[in-house]
Amino acid sequence: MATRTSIRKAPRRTARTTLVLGLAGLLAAAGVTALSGTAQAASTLGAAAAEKGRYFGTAVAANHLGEAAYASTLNTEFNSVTPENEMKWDAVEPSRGSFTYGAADRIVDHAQSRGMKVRGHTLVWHSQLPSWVGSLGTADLRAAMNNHITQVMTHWKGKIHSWDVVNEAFQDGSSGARRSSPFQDKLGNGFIEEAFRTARAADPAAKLCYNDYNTDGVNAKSNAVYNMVRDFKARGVPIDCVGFQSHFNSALSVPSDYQANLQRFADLGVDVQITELDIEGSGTAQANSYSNVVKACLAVSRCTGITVWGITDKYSWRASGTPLLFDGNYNKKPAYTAVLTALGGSGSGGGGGTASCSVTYSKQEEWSDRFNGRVTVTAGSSAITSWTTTVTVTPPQKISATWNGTPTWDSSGNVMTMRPNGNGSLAAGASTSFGFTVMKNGNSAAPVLGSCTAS
Ligand code: G2I
Repeated sequence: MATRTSIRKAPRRTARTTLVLGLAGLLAAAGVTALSGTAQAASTLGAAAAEKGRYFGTAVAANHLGEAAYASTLNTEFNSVTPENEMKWDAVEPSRGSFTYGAADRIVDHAQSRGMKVRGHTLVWHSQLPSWVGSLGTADLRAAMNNHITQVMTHWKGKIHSWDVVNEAFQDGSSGARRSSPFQDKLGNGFIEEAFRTARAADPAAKLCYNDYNTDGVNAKSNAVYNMVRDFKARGVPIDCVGFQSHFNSALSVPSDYQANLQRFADLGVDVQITELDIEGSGTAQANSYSNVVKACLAVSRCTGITVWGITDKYSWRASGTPLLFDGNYNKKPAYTAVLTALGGSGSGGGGGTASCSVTYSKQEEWSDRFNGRVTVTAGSSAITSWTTTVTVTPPQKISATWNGTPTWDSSGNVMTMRPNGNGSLAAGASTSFGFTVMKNGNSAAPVLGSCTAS
């Protein structure tokens, strides 16, 4: 059973706080959940979205993770990531049967160690497709497509909340037709269905999305996607979500029926996600457009999250259009404040929330002489850069090993104070965990957690 205890600030060790902590320990030992917190408007995009039951993500490029301002903006503001290019076919299977996951792994590891979710982008797409795929005959192409989906999804099985299984398979314009691609041209319309069935078998826990652009309002292209999703749902073809890329500019502004379009897809029984949001422009006009997109998502209960297509304007795929929420120096733009406000956040734009965290315990593997425990540390409604908690065992129990944390011990050896080991920075609402082995020495009692303090 998981137990939880938390407080907001580092206590001064007065008699009163000792009493309160003692009570928290008792509650924890009894399996009672003690939730922290006075309500306070969230001060980051991820925390504000989390309070609305959504994620707020960004596209990430592995080669920028080493830039301090890039990483700290990512870690502070976002709680989901999408690799911008690193999971595409040309990146992960440049030649047939030879898979290269390194760059995408760096993003997945960065996200996972900070409790962020990961969107998978993308398995079957006509673009960034190595030329060897296009030169295969029909039977070989079918085998290669299914093998690609299976291998890639298996590699990250359990780590991806949603996969763009098929990307951009429809033509622009009024035809409602499928776009020409090696898959379409050789395998026919059925390739999409086949890709989704293969994907479901590879990672049954991942949400399977169809993702496209210029489908953000009701139009011929979105009608064609709508009809496909309706047909899939009617025939039991596995599909869980539809991604709306939402790349906007002055010629292609947020459609007035944006919310209605999201809603009609949701009404088919799929989640909807805004997957690649960026809006060219500046100032109030850009801010208002962003705000309208966020409000539309919040108004659709099955709109489960928003991803912007990059952090800073300087690395945008269309940098000259300055379409993102942070400028080239990572300053928050008016669009940032508009998004945070629309999400119900504080809009202060300057952080200022109180660092807090909470901890839960769960028992893992058990043997006759020992058991493993795991403590999950979750940041409160503000991002944190460090956390501390204690784990107390009952003598003659002893903790014989720890991982993912830096322990120190009191003189009795029964109270372990755990601090981060590279996993101190958490976005608001994000989690990390550490583990330890307890030697029973004849006593199987569960350890008792102290409060979590954060800075
Ligand atoms: O084009 C915007 C997006 C439309 N929907 C699907 C997305 O996957 C797509 O993302 C963009 C990336 O943002 C770009 O970064 O996809 C482009 C390729 O279609 C990406 O551009 C490529 C360049 O074309 C390559 O020359 C470059 O090597 O990025 C590569 C990595 O920087």
